[in-house]
Amino acid sequence: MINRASSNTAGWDALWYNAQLATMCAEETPFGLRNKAAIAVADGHIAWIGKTSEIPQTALESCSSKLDCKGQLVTPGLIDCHTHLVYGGHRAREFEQRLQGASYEEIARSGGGIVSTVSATRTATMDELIEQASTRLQGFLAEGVTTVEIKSGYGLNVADEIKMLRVARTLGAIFSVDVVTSFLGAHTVPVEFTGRDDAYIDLVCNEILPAVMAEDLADAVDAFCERIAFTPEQVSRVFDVAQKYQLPIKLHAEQLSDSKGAVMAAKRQALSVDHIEYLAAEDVAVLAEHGTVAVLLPGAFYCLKETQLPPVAALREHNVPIAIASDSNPGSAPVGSLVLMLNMACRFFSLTPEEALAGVTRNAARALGIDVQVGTLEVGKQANMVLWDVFEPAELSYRIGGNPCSRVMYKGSISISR
Ligand code: DI6
Ligand code: FE
Repeated sequence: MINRASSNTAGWDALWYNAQLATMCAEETPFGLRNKAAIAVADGHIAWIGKTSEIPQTALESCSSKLDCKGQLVTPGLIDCHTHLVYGGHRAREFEQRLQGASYEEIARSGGGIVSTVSATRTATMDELIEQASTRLQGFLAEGVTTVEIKSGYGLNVADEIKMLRVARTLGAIFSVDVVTSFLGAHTVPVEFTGRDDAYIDLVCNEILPAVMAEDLADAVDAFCERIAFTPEQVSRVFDVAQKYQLPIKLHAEQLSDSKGAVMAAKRQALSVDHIEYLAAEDVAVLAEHGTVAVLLPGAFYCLKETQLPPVAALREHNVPIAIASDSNPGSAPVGSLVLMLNMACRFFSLTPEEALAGVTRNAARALGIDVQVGTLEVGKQANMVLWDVFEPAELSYRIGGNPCSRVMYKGSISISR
């Protein structure tokens, strides 16, 4: 549907015209594509969408900021719905170990992996974390990301989980991007709790999460359900507390083995289950039944040289919305580009370019529970959009490297112009 606001065209703040508009609305045309389209913005929101030839003359004359898109592609602002952008240090040494044959799981079991980032993150000051994460974040923003989810999970005690989440909130205040936070206290067992997993889960439930909530630092609660992390039962205890606070839940599930975490989470109305390479095809119906989004993370799949593919055919068959994210983290996915993930999702997971783009727009918004505000180009939604130096939407998935983003609008203002 082309949306036309009634007759109020007087107060437009900006107008982009002659655009190839990929609205990403789930409708009949692929990508929700509109040729020679125009999109107008007022008060930070999309005010009008129509044909360039139908722009009312009075509006054209009174609007001070007009951009001729010259037939180039305009999409919704991209949404990275799964990142671990805030952390101290790096793990290049582990990359070398994996090149020599060690597995991610072996490295984790021998005291490396997530816990090594935990010590680097605990040592870092808030300012250091802000500085390091800002560099990474700016790379994503330059590629058209206007919403990013950021998880905690490298603090694993009250003070350091709070520090990470304050850093995430600060990034949202500094940069032109909406930051959505997830509390990932149940990421792994910190060294001081070695052999006492349940005692650590007690700490998460009774102290860390309540302290995080006292400062309103979490928009959702996530956990890592895996044989090197927590069982579905342990995660359930954390979700009980999350749900007492009426926080939405999501889960790292079935990344390395089939622990049945995704089914547990979906039955509790999880917004999303993420990774899911080892999700059994027969369990996909449960995701569909509860409206849970499947978040695929091709960067982690690539970095860990995984071979087990997520059950994409079953996800399609059951109409489970598929999102794509960077998983940007220092261990399994030192990824700095969401656009590259489009290519990897198509190449590794056989998604179509349209599915991939929906995965970083409409379905990513659903995975964060913010699809009323963002994720598509529709009248009334936040005016987050990207002008690309390409002429058709499949080009975004097809190219490898290079940055085709030429202009970004965030809440009605230009945030990037290249
Ligand atoms: N799965 C992931 O992709 C990240 N956490 C998780 O549970 C990786 C975290 C890391 O290796 O630092
Ligand atoms: Fe992750």
